[in-house]
Amino acid sequence: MKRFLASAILLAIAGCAGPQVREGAITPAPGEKVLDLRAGSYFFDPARLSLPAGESVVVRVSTESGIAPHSFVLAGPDGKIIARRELNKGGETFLRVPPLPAGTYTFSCDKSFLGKTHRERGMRGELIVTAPGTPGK
Ligand SMILES: [Cu+2]
Repeated sequence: MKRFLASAILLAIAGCAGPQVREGAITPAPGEKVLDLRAGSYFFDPARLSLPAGESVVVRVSTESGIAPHSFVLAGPDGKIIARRELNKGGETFLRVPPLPAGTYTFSCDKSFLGKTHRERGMRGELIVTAPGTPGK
């Protein structure tokens, strides 16, 4: 039983580590593009970000202090989750986004409050990844 539990825990840990996004302290490399985003109850500002395809970028989320915990979840055009981070209240959270193919991605907060998700309350936005040679925005 103990052995079963240990392997179940190991599996759970392995399952959490996404192959594309490195967890832990992230600092933008020199010259690396940084996208700034503000988060709070219940918004992301700006609600639309754009980024050239195939470029790694660091998203810096400044979160307002408050009671409600928030998260940043990035999903692909197919709805598959690419990255997820808990946001630091009253502070900054850095998240590295791997180079992405062109498309419309969505970001949102997956927390909920009184039976409604923060996403439904307005904590969502779009990340437009533009193909090379396509004018952004
Ligand atoms: Cu939230």
